[in-house]
Formats: sequence, C-alpha cells, structure tokens
Amino acid sequence: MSTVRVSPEVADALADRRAVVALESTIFSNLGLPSPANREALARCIAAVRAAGAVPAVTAVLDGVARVGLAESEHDRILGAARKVAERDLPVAIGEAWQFGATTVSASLALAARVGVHVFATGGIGGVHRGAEVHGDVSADLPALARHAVVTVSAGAKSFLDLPRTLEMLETLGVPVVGVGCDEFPAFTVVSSGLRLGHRIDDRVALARVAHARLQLGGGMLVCTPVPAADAVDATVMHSAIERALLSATQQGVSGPAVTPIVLAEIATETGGEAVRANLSLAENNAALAGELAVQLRNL
Ligand code: PSU
Ligand code: MN
Repeated sequence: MSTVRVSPEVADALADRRAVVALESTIFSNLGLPSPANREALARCIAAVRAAGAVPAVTAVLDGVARVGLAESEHDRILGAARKVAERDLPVAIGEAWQFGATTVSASLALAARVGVHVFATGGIGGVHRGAEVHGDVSADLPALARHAVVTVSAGAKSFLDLPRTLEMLETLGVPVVGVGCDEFPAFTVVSSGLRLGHRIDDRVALARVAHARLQLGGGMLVCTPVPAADAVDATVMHSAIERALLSATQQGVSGPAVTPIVLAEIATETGGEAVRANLSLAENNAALAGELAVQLRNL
C-alpha cells in the first residue's frame, strides 16, 4: 500500500503528462474561511484550474489516508471541522487515522512532490510572524517551499505577518520569488506590501522556462500575483483590522498553529466580510495562473 493515494483522475493525468495543479485544503476548511464562503472558494478554484486546461488535485488526509485529488463526492468532507496538518503532522495524521486533516501549504507541497505534481496554488503562504525575533514562530511553509520541487502560486504572504522578514527568509532559503503583474511583493488581500521584488516575469512561457529550470535544479519557487484590484482591501483598512485581530489573539492567549486560523477569522469579522471577498478572488486568480503555468510547463 502506498502512503499517498492519488485519485484516478489525477493518476490518469500524470500518466498522460497532462497539467495538474495541487490545492491545499486548510483554506477551504473551517480553519481558513467561514461557511459558506469556503464552499464557494473551493468551487471557484477548481473551476479556474479546469478552465486553464489543468486537472485540480486537492490534498487532504481523510480517514488516515494522505490524498492527492479527491472525488467530487468527497469535497463536502473538506468544508467542515478540521485538524490542521502541517508537514510535521502528516505522519501522525496518517498513523493515528485522523478523520479529516486539513493540509497546509507545507503538507500539500510534501504530498504533491511525492507523487510528481509540480504546480500548486494557495491564497497566501505562511511566513515569519510578527515578533518572531522573540517567540520564533516561522511557518513551516517557508522551508517546504525550498525543499520540495513544486512551484507555488500565491498572492504573496498573509498580510498580518512580518513581510520584510518573510522575504529575507525566502532569500536565505534559496527560494526564487517572481512577481507576475507586479514589481512588489503582494500582501494577500492588499495589492502590495511596498517591498520590491528581485524579479518580474509576466510572459507565461518565459515564466514556465524559469520554473522548469528551478524544478530541474531541485527545490521549489514562489510565483506571486496580486489580488485583482476590484476586490482588494484598502491597505489602511486592513492595517487597522490586523492590529485589532492580533491584539485580540494575544488577549486570548493564542500561540503556535492556532494563531493563523484565529487571526484570519478576526480579520474577516473586523472587515465586515471585505477580506473574505478578497480572499476568494485572489485564491481563484492564483488557481487560474497556476493552471496556465502547469499547461505551459507541460508544453516545454
Ligand atoms: N492562507 C489563506 N488561508 C489559510 C492559510 C493560508 O488564505 O488558511 C493557511 C495555509 O494552509 C498556510 C497556513 O499553510 O495557513 C500557515 O499556517 P502557519 O502560519 O501556522 O504556518
Ligand atoms: Mn507557526
């Protein structure tokens, strides 16, 4: 028995060398987005990947089985109550037969790489948390981006993180960061962080050549594209929402893996749903770009 189960549709696509895009499940679970926005996000991401001509492969741990690609009938299972599974948690979620382990970016990259899926889309990656110089909280997403030969498409990193330090850490880890349609590091639901990126490549074929080179050299890269402007949250509005959300998380005594889900939920409330609308839009936009990139990579 193999440790990772690939769905028949994804297995066929891989065998025929067709384009495949992995999607994480944390964003679609109760840890990522409130209901019913999470259902809409899943439907829109899957449709965007398919519209680009690629096959979507949602990752999750279901009944103790690590999965890449789910049947349509299983999608409802990832919309509900989840236990967060980062890369370090995968063996425990499998060995202890967790009913639904929602895979984060790091766990999804590990699973995708293991079965030969080389493109992955998410909303915003995890990174260096504010105050990390004191408490040391740095997302496992960052080393996973460096280690696994998978290209991640995101709208930068989540805005409540320490974005300058997140970019520095990506550089330290040797992760190429390339902007598509932007010269600056996007800030998740906000168009830009104001931090200059080293590279911008808008042409999809050129982007695929760079991605191919990185995959050949071993390791992953980060392709960033901003939230569509019409759905973006104003930077000032977001910054004050983040201040209140982080304060509330501190007052609740939250730390470790619980921080990200709580802060996301607080921000959703603080912005009266504006952040959620932006999150759906950017997730869909990232899935579409990942689909185009996967198709171009296959054509090389
Ligand atoms: N971005 C979102 N929603 C999310 C996350 C990111 O738009 O739910 C999740 C991802 O699964 C990411 C995780 O890998 O948060 C990072 O958590 P932490 O900061 O604990 O590493
Ligand atoms: Mn953490």
